[in-house]
Amino acid sequence: MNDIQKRMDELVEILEKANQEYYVFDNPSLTDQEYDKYLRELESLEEKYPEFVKSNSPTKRVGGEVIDKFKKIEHSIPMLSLADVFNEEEIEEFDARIKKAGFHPEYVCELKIDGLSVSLHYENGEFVTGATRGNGVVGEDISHNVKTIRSVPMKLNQPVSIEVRGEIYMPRASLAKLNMERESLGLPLLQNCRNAAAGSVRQLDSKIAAKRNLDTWIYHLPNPSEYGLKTQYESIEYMKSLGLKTNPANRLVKNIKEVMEFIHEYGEKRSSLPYDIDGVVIKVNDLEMQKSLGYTSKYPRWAIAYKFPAEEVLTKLTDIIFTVGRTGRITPNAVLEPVIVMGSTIARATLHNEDYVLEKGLKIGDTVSIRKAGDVIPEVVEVKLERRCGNEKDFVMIDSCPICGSKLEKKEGQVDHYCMNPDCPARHTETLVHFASREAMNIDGLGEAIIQDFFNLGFIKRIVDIYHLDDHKEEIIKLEGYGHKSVDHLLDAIENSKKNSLEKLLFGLGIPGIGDKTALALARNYKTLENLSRKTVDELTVQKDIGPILAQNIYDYFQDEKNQILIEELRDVGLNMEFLGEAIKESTLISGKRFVVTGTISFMGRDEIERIIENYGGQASSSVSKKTDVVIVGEKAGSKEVKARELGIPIWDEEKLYSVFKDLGEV
Ligand code: 0OX
Repeated sequence: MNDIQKRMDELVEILEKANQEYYVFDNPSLTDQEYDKYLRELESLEEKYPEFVKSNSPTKRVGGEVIDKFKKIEHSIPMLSLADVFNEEEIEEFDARIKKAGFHPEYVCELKIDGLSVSLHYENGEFVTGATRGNGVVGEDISHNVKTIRSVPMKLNQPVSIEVRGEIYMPRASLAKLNMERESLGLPLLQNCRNAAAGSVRQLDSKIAAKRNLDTWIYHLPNPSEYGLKTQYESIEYMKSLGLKTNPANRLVKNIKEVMEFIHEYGEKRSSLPYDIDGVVIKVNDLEMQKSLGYTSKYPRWAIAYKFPAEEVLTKLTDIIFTVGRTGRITPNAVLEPVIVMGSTIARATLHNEDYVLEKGLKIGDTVSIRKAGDVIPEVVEVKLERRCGNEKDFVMIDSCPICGSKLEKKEGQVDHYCMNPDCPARHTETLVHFASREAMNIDGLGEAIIQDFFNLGFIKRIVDIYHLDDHKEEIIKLEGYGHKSVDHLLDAIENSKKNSLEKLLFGLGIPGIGDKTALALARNYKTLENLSRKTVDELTVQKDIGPILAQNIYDYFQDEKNQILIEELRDVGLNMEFLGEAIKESTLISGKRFVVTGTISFMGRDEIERIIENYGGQASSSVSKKTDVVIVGEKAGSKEVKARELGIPIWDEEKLYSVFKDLGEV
């Protein structure tokens, strides 16, 4: 080995060691400047002598590797998930079952990290691959992204060949930072740390993951006996000694009483942890006992996941403000003293309508508990009456529009108030936001905040102005927070949106009552906007999903001269107004069938699943009936699953859905 190669190896060693001390053991040995100096030296040597570059060089941590598709990796031992329990009783039942089998186990309590599971392979101590769980049997090779995660050692402290498993997660602070950046670029915000982590490792270009500050906790060794280990706790200690990042919260306990103490302790600490957890994993410590207990078809019998109830946090309701939607609908919104709930800062929550506020009995100044419904949308749960001090102010529903001042109307028997002024400025911005939204014209970078700015600056007043935004390019670049790059990105997205198929435009126009599904059905049926615009109410009602009210709305929309002018203007700037046809996709398992998706599917959101089903000519509906062909059942499916079973309708679980989608190349 020549001197250069020796020096390069030495630098790799120094940097990897420093990395481990900093990111795994939280005990830095080098200053940032020293680290940078060594890194730059290595970078310049690697540039001059590419033949000596190591595939696991610390320079790879900044990303750069781009793959064209994810390779599949079969797990030699399936990556199992855990059975969930939700209360103390069920934990005791778990313990009782084990005792019944003749064991008196100690348990290991681990925090249940809300990220995504990963399997890491090392050969002779060198990192080789990182793979997602996938469907448990086959995962995807995400090595290029795993290399960017600083707490994943590229070289273990011993030259062992080993597979370890754990969780990749995004710390709460990283999500907050990322969302701030996304907001300033007008990009949709990431809903939680888990989705953000999953989205990051599913990137083909590792530069993106490198910027996301991902982290790991490693908790499982599939082959512990090969390393002479006898307990789960020893496995964790062993993995730690190899330089892997194990969670210091993990605790060996003697019995279920101590398990409950751990759960209570972390129930309290949960909101102040720097990362999201959604429960506690309880594992039998003794590996021989684990072996005897074995597995059900899906889960190990020696471990369970206790899931925390949705986190509720107390905060103050400082005000109730009103917003005006695209249709003129007025929504009261809770203004809250900002608090962190499940990793994101909540300062607002919808209160839906006057009746909702009155039913909850909210007064301004109240202390309220809030939680994130479905982990995403914040919701006010209840008022804490015992915290009232007497200075709270009654809620009063407004009677005129907060934006244009016109009198509000409430229709007989309905709960919502409406501003009836068609020229209300609030309607204009909401119209624009809707038009640019992902489900409509999908103009990436044109989010609510940017539209508000451009509206106030007079750049965009009406929909067609979006397509003349390039006239203001120089002015926009000069604005704070907008650079050349983000403006170019936005203008490209606007230009691309001109090519959208008719259904996107039709939904984007915001005809009352026309959602994305109806827009697609109309586009499919009438093929061109021109054709649709000429139909009478009677002709429109022929279509099965168009009732008389929708037909009237469509007809009225096209009769309105203002809308006719808008459509002409959009045609002039070059918008496509034709249905571009079904994606020519067919699947005997999906085409022509009716599906209901219920519960949470871990690898894909419901909207996306429904979109794929529709792309294959299937129909996605929301309620189960005799006509339903298949019910797709995810985690926490409720009454729909019960009904499907009662009616004997075929059920696809997550694994089945994954394998169907996989065969179609959709995952
Ligand atoms: C977690 C977590 C997940 C390995 C053996 C059965 C399931 N999310 O933090 N899974 C496991 O254990 C696997 N442990 C955990 N701590």
